[in-house]
Amino acid sequence: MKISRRSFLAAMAAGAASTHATALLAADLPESLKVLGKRKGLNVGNAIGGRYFSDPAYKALMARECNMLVAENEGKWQALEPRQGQYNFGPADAMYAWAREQGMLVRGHNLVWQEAKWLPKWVNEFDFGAQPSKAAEALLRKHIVTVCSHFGDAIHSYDVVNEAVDPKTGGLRANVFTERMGALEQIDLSFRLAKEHAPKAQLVYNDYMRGDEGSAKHREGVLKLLHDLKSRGTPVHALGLQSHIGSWDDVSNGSKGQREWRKFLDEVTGMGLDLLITEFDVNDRKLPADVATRDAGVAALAKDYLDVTLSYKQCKDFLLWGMADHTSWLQEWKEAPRTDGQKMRPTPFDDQLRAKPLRDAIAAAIKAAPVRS
Ligand code: 9MR
Repeated sequence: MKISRRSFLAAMAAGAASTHATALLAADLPESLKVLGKRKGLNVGNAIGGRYFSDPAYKALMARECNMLVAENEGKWQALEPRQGQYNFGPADAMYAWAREQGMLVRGHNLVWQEAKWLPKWVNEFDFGAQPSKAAEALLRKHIVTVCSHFGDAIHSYDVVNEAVDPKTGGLRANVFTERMGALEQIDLSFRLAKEHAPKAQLVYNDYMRGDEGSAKHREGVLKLLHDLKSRGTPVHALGLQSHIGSWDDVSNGSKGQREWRKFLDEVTGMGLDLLITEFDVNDRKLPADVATRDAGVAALAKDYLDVTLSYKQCKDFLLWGMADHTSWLQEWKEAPRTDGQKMRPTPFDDQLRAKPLRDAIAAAIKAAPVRS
């Protein structure tokens, strides 16, 4: 077969690029995060978005580093049933099938996202008729039963309810279900339905409270919710700590923040609940533009946070919310941008998939963590 000069050069370039990438990975990363995690009884995962599911290099990096997958958006109600009765399971199915091929566990995110704006439009506009509480319960039931039945045992762990607590007040958020059924009743029913229709899955309440002063009401509200659920006998197994850490609010209350965080985790684990880090990234918006300084700052924030959080043996899963900077939702999150217009650097790999100091910090924190049983 005759090869044209052009395709020969293209093949050489591709080969060089992949050799280069492999060399960087092999040289910089003697052991993958999942291997380090395995030694400690800790799963390591990543949220992959549809856009990056077609990127072989990114997927190869994820397969190398992770033994757990969560779909960034494809498992949400808005994605699974964008119009009433019109299901779109394909994208999530494809991701979960790939995870299975790679020997990864799968987290389902999420069955019900409490904030109204993240429910499907048709749900918010639904006509609940003359018996609204019954109709609301029936709609919720149909959704959870359909989704759990569809995915079956493919899902190892579900975020059953996501972000139910209003961080400003600590009270429970309102939506079309809570208004008709009562908030605690709706959350409780969601867990019971998940238990019935995904009996083997770990059932998680997932939220984004942090240790800082600005999160005090959020932490209180989450604790109250968990206590209320436990006292009702709701089948909730774990709290998902989203862990979007970094320069959101006040980063200067370091040791006080850590104390508050420990107090919070002590109380949660005291209820017999497990912990998961479900959506880890580090917002660098208040760190200097200089890349080396910024990357070092991000790594330091991560190490402080992970040293505390992974010291809890009840925390058996660590998931990133994007592994490489260009894939991060923070690049497009207009509510809290960097004011200098620089791209964020919130994840362990840069947009060329090269390991950053944050990756070292994560590896060091896993190495320092105690072995889970
Ligand atoms: O990263 C997700 C982004 O692509 C979506 O537009 C957004 C709305 O569906 O959700 C983002 O993921 C969120 C997660 O589902 C729940 N916790 C907060 C995450 C970041 O906003």
